[in-house]
Amino acid sequence: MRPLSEKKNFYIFLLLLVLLIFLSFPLFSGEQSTQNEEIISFAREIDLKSLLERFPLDPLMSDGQKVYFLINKKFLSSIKEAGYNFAIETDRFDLGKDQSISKSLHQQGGLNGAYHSYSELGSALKSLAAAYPAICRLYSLGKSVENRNIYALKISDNPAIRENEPKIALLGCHHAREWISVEVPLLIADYLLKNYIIDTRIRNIIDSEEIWIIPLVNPDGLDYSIFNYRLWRKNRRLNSDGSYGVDLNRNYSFAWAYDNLGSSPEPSSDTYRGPRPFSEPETLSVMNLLQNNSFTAVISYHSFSQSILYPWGYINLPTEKEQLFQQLASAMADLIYQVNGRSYEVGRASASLYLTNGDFTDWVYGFFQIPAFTIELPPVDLIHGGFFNSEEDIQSIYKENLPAVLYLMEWAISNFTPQPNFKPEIEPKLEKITKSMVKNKGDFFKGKEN
Ligand code: 0X9
Ligand code: CA
Ligand code: ZN
Repeated sequence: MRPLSEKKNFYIFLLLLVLLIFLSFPLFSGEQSTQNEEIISFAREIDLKSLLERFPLDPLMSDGQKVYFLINKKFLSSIKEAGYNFAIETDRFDLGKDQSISKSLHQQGGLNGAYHSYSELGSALKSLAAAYPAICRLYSLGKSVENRNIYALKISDNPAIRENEPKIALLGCHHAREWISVEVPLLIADYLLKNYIIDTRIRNIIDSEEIWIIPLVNPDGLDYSIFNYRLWRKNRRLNSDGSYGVDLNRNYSFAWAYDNLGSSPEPSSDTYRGPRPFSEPETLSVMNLLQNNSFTAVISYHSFSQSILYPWGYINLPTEKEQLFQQLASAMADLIYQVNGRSYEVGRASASLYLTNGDFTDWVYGFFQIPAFTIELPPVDLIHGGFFNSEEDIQSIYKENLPAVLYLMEWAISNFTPQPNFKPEIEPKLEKITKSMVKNKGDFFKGKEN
């Protein structure tokens, strides 16, 4: 018989082993997905229009022979009963399992290749803030559901002071799977900062304007899309019915829940609007920034479809400023076209895409009456890759968008009327982030800052 102490040690060892396995499991395998959705494919020849009219299919992409959609499982039987042939492809798209797919998406250096995860974006922004302290400052607008920062890089002369200057905000990644929409505003920030000294046009913009860059409104969703499920769209709220996610671009308060076409009351839906306006900390953080500063124009980057959209989105009617918005959007589309010859369609959001209620741009226009654009970045359609842009495309997409955003920045400067009785003050109520706030490796998946 073994001595008691040895036996005790053995049990402690066993306990520790079990604990270790238990604790490390989510780190290595990712949270097991509890998806209500399947990815299904149809033959390319299918009558897409009638299919989309009948079922709430969420288009993803297309390859040589097939078109792919995301669909709630509960509709599968009715699609079959309606006589449509489809194949379930969900397993093929689990990037965590099938490395061949990630290879075919030109990915290198980990699952997200040249794209930025939350922590990679944090490092990039902290480096920029440390390299250009005289003309930018990094803030956190608030925390996500899973406690990640909503980063905001403010670029301006005297960046610590709120001055009587026009302000423009560029937002990216309301939707997790739209990775390119993080890169474009980040690269724009990088360009502005690098060229301040050498380019008088850029210096003039930075000296006379406050530019707020929020590349990642949905940090939890983005990391979930990278590490667990590539096609995730919403944030990572645990809903009352056990499903996950609120569509952040349906959670703003203007015309929220106006109808069930432009957003869904169903928590499991990909366009779930949330239990009430601004129920999500991510949209609330954005709201606070816009309410505490008076902005002159905003752009919210999404993908895909190559379009520049302006309100209204909740109803197919013009706003009072439709003419101005149409002019600005057309001017931007022309500038974009000149770079790589890619056409971005211009139009009222509700007319050129589909109805949405509770979206960011309707809220911005509805409350502040300023130009608010949704720019849907490439590709143009599913056949050209849907939500997947290869890493090699990041630069060209950013470059074609640069002249357009500079144009809007200069428009904001020339259309600015200084506020009377304005008192410059230290940028209030926001948490300043510095490079010394380095995360340790173990927190990588949890999104904690330090
Ligand atoms: O549905 C959305 O939120 C946006 N499209 S996406 O494919 N990126 O999800 C479009 C928002 C544009 N605004 C309106 N149509 N109101
Ligand atoms: Ca300034
Ligand atoms: Zn989007």
